[in-house]
Amino acid sequence: MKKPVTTALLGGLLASGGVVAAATPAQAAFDCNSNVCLWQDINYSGPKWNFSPRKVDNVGSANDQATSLHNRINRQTAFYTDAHQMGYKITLQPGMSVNNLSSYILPRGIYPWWTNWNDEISSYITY
Ligand SMILES: [Ca+2]
Repeated sequence: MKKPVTTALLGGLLASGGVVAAATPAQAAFDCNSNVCLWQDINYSGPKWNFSPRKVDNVGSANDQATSLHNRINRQTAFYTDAHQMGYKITLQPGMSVNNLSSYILPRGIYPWWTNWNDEISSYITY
């Protein structure tokens, strides 16, 4: 009885060490050098769009494409479903990132019809 417990504990420690070691390349892949970065896919992958302005009325080719994002600027940033900061809004705190916008409910249309923020962002403003 004692031996399996010890083995399980060691296995847990080794697994924990493996997770820490694996976090380094994952963080290196998180590449956002602008104020705001949008990615087409989850977990900051796929095509990426970089934005420097504090206000963008239309994210252009990224329109209705973003699935993950990072607010790198040291200000709150509000993202909108429509151009020119119109429609629904979701606000990210400074430095906050979202690895999958599908997790955020968008209360659009007639209740109880709910959608989510995946492929919805069209504009943003920092403040
Ligand atoms: Ca949109």
